[in-house]
Amino acid sequence: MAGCIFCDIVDGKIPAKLIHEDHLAVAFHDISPKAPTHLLVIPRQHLSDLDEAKPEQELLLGHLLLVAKEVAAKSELRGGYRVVINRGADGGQSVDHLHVHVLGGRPLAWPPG
Ligand code: DGP
Repeated sequence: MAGCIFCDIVDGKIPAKLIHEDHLAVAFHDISPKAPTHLLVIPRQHLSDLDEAKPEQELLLGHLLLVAKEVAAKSELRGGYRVVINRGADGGQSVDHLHVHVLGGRPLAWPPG
């Protein structure tokens, strides 16, 4: 999708510190980390947000969670971690390409602000 920062990362046009790549997904370090470890897992395919996902993309959505688990393990987040999808303005979404946050490395407060 033209003008999408995360599509540009998928295409290698914008550099990112990658931690995982496969045929469906890419994971990389967040440019503005909110925890000692803050990773983003995104589908290669452009989906603006979770609401755009269709029933036939069930396997893709499951894959994103499995990648989230893998990159958390790779990052040795033994104390635990949090997986978050922000959707829309009230959800705090700022980039319109579906992404799964993986946060860890410190105790995370609940509920979020
Ligand atoms: P959200 O607010 O849920 O839409 O999260 C978007 C995240 O994307 C935010 O934590 C900052 C991160 N981000 C934005 N632009 C870039 C970028 O160019 N590179 C990387 N690595 N992360 C980015």
